[in-house]
Amino acid sequence: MFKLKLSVLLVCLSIFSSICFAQVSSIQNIQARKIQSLNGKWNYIIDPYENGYYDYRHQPYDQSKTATGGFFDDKEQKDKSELIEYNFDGSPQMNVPGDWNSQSEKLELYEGTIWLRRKFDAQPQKGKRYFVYFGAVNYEAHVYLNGKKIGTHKGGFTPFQFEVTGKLKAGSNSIVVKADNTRKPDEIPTVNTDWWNYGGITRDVYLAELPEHFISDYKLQLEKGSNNSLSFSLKLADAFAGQEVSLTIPELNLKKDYKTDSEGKISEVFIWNNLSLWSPESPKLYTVNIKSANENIEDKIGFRTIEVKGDSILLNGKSVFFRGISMHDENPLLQGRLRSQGDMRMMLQWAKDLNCNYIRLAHYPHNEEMMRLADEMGLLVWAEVPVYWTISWENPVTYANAKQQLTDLISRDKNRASVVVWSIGNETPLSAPRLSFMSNLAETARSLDDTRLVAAALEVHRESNTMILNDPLGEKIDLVSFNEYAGWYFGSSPSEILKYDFNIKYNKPVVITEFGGDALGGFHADENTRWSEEYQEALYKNQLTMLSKIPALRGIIPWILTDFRSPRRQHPVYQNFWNRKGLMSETGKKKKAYFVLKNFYDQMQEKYK
Ligand code: GCB
Repeated sequence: MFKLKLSVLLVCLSIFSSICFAQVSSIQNIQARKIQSLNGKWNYIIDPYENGYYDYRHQPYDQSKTATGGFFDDKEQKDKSELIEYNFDGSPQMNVPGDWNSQSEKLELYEGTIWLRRKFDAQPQKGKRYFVYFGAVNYEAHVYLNGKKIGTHKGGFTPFQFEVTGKLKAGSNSIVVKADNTRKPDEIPTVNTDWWNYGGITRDVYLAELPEHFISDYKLQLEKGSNNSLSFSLKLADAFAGQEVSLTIPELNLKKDYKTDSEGKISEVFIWNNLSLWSPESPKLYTVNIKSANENIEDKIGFRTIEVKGDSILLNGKSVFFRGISMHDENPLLQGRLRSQGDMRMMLQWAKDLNCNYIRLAHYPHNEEMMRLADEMGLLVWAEVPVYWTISWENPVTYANAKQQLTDLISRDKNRASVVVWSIGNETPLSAPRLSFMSNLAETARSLDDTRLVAAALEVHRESNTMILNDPLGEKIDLVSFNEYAGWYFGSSPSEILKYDFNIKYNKPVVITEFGGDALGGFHADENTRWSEEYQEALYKNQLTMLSKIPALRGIIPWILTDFRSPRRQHPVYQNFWNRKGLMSETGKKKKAYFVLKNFYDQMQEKYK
């Protein structure tokens, strides 16, 4: 591991323009800070040749002292003879947050660079610090303020920020983002996925004004395995000692006063009895205030425990069955990424209507707001990083990237009671380098947060009619969690599913992280006809019968709540770039299999009361 770290450092140092994965994690609870929204209409320029980034010798403009022409300059012609071959003001606009693919027909399949620009007014105050914060940009972002580069970031689903103190102008400012969603083999995810590679500034953008020694991060959660031992930690942005900070939970009459240590930190574990614990049935959240001389941050935090004992999953000490469903960060009605809180509520309400108590937010970090809504609406969450299928297991830079994305996810969502599982990846193929990569990720997750479960969606292999789970990664994670597609990718009819049984090596709770099959909403035929609702319905019925053969079954998360867009899905009649495994169609219409699952979940709810 040490060797790996050292080589990452060397790789970062040796490549001038590369992006080193040692960024500071994003500001905790940005919504509760003094923020100015930079959402709205941004002008954009499509730049397939990266003409606004490289000069004609293919040298980046932003690394040249003399060459001009970079689009980030956001120049306007001042003199009639001046040659400028771009113009943001005359270019079209798109909504931010929002992927570009769903906002213009021309961009539906576009992969590459787009420049986005927004102007905004600011009045920077002395003694304050300023940050530009992005909820997510897919995939690589180069960000410029008033023509100067303020930073770069890789990773399409996690937040990041750049400090702009001293760089903001009083009055009008121009922020330019070069967003590039080109798929590359060594990235996370890699070139091959079964989802749409939506590009752009897909989540909120803010300008945050913060005091000098601001609170950059905090955590308040129950200690592992305890229902009354609260662990509170906090960090200032710098090593400022003696800062007074108070923690209050008015409803509990809880008030604690602290002073930061020489590292600008606070950390305490204390007993507090009579907490009402959070659960899907009773999603209790407390208003928490964290105050310093210059800040008052309000959060809503729930407290609960989650652990594995033998083959049971215990939520607040009581055995639970995960009545799950998977979803992508996609609104099928928009045919694009979720943009608003309304979109998110709709998706989560659909999961609630199905009587789920659990959601798998596949296959990458979803919006922070999703986790907050899951907290509020009472849904347990499986949160994941896009370590998906074939990754460059032996490339230390790729590993550093995966680790950073996992770190950022955990850092962002560690105060959310809903989140109970950190998933380190999906369907990764067995090999020694992969085992070491994944084991290190599992270790990272545990070292950052020992209060939640660590898992991955594994694969089974088959010997005649037995599905065998013996992936050595199973040793390192808390659940026997795996995908299986009996009746769809193997077997040629739903009835064949019934012949399978299982050979599972580990004595841990079993959670089926995927099963399913495609059905085109509204297409009806007999149950042996592929793509029909009847086929999918029979597949679900027989899957549920087959899965009941697993004594340690503690949850299922069928694939998937709604149809979703995927370039891999090309059948001209049934798919047309839609993966049709949704229990609901792209218009939100429930397919027949929906009712099979709903019925099963109603029964499981009774059983686990
Ligand atoms: C899987 C993947 C998921 C796909 C699904 C499918 O195993 O994990 O991302 O979309 O199968 O539909 O094939």
